[in-house]
Amino acid sequence: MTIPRRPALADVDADSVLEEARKLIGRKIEQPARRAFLQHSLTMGGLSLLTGCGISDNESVEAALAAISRFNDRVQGWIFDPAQLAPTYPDSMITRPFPFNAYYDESEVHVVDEADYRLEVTGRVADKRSWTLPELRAMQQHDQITRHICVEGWSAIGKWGGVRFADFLRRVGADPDAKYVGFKCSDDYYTSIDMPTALHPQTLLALTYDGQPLPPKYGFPMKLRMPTKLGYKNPKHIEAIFVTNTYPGGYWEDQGYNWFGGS
Ligand SMILES: Nc1nc2c(c(=O)[nH]1)N[C@H]1C(S)=C(S)[C@@H](COP(=O)(O)O)O[C@H]1N2
Ligand SMILES: [Mo]
Repeated sequence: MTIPRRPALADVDADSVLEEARKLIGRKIEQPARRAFLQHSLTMGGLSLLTGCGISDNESVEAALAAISRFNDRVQGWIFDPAQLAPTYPDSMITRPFPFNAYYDESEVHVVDEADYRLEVTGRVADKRSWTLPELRAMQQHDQITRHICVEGWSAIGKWGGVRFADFLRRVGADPDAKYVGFKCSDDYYTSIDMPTALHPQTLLALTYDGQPLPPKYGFPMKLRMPTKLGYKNPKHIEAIFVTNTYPGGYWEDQGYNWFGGS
């Protein structure tokens, strides 16, 4: 399996970017708007420049924001460099205690029973089956100390260990040309990521935190740890993984958070 090649920033030709934007906005993009695209991030100002009209009512603001967000996802996908590594840190820089966060309080953390646990793998994979924790622990393990960044305004350095997600995807025969990998969690959280990030060498199916089995608050039995993406893209308590070409969205993404959510 090879990592799908994404064009480097310099290779993205303005015409194909403009063509994508035209599809999203539903009308021809005039020449002066090129500059907005070449800045690689489309804002409300950029959008009114493109459409040539002010955005007045709520409905068009909503539509415009949705278009911007989907457009930004595509641009972020284009400029994502599968070979670019996120910084790693020494043990001495680990944040202790590491913060807990979820869409509920720490007292409501879901406790998953190890004996009953199965990870379900479905969708565009050759080997659709369930995995036990010992089977995952038998695969080659990697440790990584990276920074977790939450959009709520905090960041912390932590140490996660587990299976390289690219190794796992290769093992289950995932279609590397599929667009998305989706995750369902036992606390009803859900999210999805792009295939190039799924195959990034630092994306880990994390089974441990700081050398110990992942505690419930950090996502037992397993979380996906991606130092190239923001906190909300890192699902804890994963119970199902599916490979798909149908956009799966996510818990926060469906409430307006940017889907790509990374660099
Ligand atoms: N299953 C699940 N995963 C989740 C969340 C959640 O509420 N449920 N919250 C996300 C958010 S917003 C953050 S910042 C991180 C927090 O992870 P931590 O508790 O290990 O710091 O988990 C992410 N993954
Ligand atoms: Mo977060």
